[in-house]
Amino acid sequence: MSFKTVSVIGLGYIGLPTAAIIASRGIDVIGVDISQHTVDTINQGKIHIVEPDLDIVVRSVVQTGKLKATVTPEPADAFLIAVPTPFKNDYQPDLSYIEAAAKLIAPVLEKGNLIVLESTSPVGTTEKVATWLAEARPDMIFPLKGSENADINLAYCPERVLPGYVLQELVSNDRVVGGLTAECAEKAISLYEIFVKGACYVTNARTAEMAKLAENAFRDVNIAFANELSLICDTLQINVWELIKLSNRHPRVNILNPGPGVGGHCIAVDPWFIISSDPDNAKIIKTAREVNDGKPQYVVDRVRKAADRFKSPVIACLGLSFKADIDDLRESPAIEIVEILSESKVGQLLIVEPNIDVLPKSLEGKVEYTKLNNALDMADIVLLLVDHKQFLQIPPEKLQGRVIIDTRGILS
Ligand code: SAJ
Repeated sequence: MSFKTVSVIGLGYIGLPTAAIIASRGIDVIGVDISQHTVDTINQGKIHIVEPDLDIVVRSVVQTGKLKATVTPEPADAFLIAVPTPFKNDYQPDLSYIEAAAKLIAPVLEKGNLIVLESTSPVGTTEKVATWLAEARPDMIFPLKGSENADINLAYCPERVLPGYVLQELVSNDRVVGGLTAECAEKAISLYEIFVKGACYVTNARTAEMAKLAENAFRDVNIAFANELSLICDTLQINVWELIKLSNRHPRVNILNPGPGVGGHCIAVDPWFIISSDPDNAKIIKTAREVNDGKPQYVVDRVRKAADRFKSPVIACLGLSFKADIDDLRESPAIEIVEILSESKVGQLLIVEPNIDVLPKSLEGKVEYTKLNNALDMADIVLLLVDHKQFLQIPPEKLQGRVIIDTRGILS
């Protein structure tokens, strides 16, 4: 199958880089987003998210006319859906964005089109997309129940890129492509072959959906193991970082790093899609979620205990983002910890976050935003929350006489 025009639905952290990369391969890309602000920003050759080098690629493909953004879908040879899939209050997946995207493109679909869902989704979602589309377009045949000879090809191909390395990983990572039929998968592969240098593996849509969830749940479970070890080591008065370094000298052991909790919009969310699909069997996966979600409160309790030793404690909180050297604050355990500390009025909180210019709204007026040196000079307690590169270089003398609570194991 050849592609003259590709439409990407959802121009966020995944959709925009994907649209830009495909456009950079000489294909006309129509980016569709419900936000007029996002569309206007992109059409000016600018970006609304932070990701290294993305601004350069977007500027170039907008200038050459290969990428244009719009709020109204247009006909295309292929449609790639990259919209969010959050969970609701009860941890059940919220598929409303995917359903809305399917209904948005339904009117412009033409015979022979390919649709690929990239959003992280519970097993069975691609089949649901086919059902929604079939309802919206009764004049067309969709690959429901594996029926061959459909008018539209539908596949699932999860994104697997690491924030901060998106442009490299979009090209170099292997992809898992699951079709509702073998023909659907084959057509989807021909789309990915345009820009992916990694291998593309063919499977069915349900397996591809589960592969993505399994990858992130695997990481979550492994981080939970490290976090649980950190609690046990505190009880037994063992340095967990030294312990992990030594255990990892075993040829078949690779323990991950404990931290203040697991953040971001993927690993802290996706395992719930497995749990909601099979709650009776997803026992380790659920426990891992609970262990990781419990870590922020554990850190708070440690800070409160340390603060009890001071009359009016000053606490330097180093880092707010969900992991090192990015500006992304979504689901950040560091924010959760600072919020709880500020609500419980533990002491004066000085916040250092080199990757942002303004404090998030939830902390405005409650904490003081300052520079690293100032925070270290004033602090009784230094609470290290994120292993940003700026904090790796803190000289030991700057920490002398302070109580150190290092959730990432980087301070000497
Ligand atoms: N973390 C630890 N200890 C570790 C590793 C991570 O506490 O040893 C914490 C981080 O600080 C962070 C959270 O876990 O708060 C998640 O960070 P991450 O770097 O593990 O992952 P993400 O969320 O940035 O990206 C993940 C990746 N998935 C896997 O590595 C299996 C990425 O490839 C996916 O594309 C992405 O989720 C996604 O979009 O699903």
